[in-house]
Amino acid sequence: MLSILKKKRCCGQEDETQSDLERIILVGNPNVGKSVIFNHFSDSYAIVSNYPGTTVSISKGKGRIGGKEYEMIDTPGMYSLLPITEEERVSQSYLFDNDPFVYVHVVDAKNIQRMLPLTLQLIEAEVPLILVLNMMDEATERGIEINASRLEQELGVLVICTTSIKGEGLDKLEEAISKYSFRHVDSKVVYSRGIEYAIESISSLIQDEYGISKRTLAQLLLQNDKVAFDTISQKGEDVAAIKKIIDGTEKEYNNPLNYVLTIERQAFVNDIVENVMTTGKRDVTLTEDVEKSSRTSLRERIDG
Ligand SMILES: Nc1nc2c(ncn2[C@@H]2O[C@H](COP(=O)(O)OP(=O)(O)O)[C@@H](O)[C@H]2O)c(=O)[nH]1
Ligand SMILES: [Mg+2]
Repeated sequence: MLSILKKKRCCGQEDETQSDLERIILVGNPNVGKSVIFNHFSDSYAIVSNYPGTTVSISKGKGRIGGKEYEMIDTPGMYSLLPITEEERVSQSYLFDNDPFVYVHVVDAKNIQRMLPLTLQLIEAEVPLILVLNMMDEATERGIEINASRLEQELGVLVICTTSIKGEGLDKLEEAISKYSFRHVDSKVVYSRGIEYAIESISSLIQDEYGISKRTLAQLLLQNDKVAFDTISQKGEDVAAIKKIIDGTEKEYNNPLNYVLTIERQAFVNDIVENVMTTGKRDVTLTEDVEKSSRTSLRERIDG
């Protein structure tokens, strides 16, 4: 159902009124179809406002799913849980501060190799999660086939295939959300010994509870994320002891820990992708090359 009554409150700050409804939060890279999915489900009203202290806009609306009303939130694009841009920082803060019913991670089915690292990070964060492989039309056009049930087994989270602009698969997403209940999923990534040791040591020092797992928080600290440090400082954690572990780990590795974590995580993604994806018979690059060369030879013939 497309939204008909969009109330746009732009240029203002985030509306602070808290809704009592359970929240569904859409996350993922930019340009994967999050807003198309948001517009499909949020039907009664939607507001666009700036996240406090930023120029980043967030859309919120109410959506009826499986007969129940939820608050839907469309976050700005993010590539990783470790933020670089202001948009990513806002998306990260949603993860820190929220306890939603479910996160819907939307990815571009043509590019799962690039998108699954965030899925693995969300799994490590131990948040409630459904994965949506959107843009299935374009993936199919390129001869990409994804074994969604195998991917579901590999990840331990629900996987729904959609072509959101045509409304395809959104009924399945609606059903998945309405039947969703949180179940703990073990991390799919095991990092090298020094990193795992650091994650374990930092996690055991963290006393308080956060919106994300201690394992994820430890990784953000290892990568010197400012918000993660501010958050644990405010809660009175033993920052000095944590910094000591980080210093020691940094000395063990030749590369920045952010780089090490990214590379090691990608290796797990590559293995998963190899097991679930085939690029089929129709080789796009080849087809494009053939088309290009035939156009060139036609041009040559015309030009004489
Ligand atoms: N071919 C195709 N295009 C899509 C699909 N879903 C979204 N799009 C298009 O992808 C672009 C980005 O969509 P949008 O919802 O704005 O992405 P967002 O940045 O993740 O919110 C838009 O031009 C959409 O029309 C899909 O399933 N198939
Ligand atoms: Mg959007």
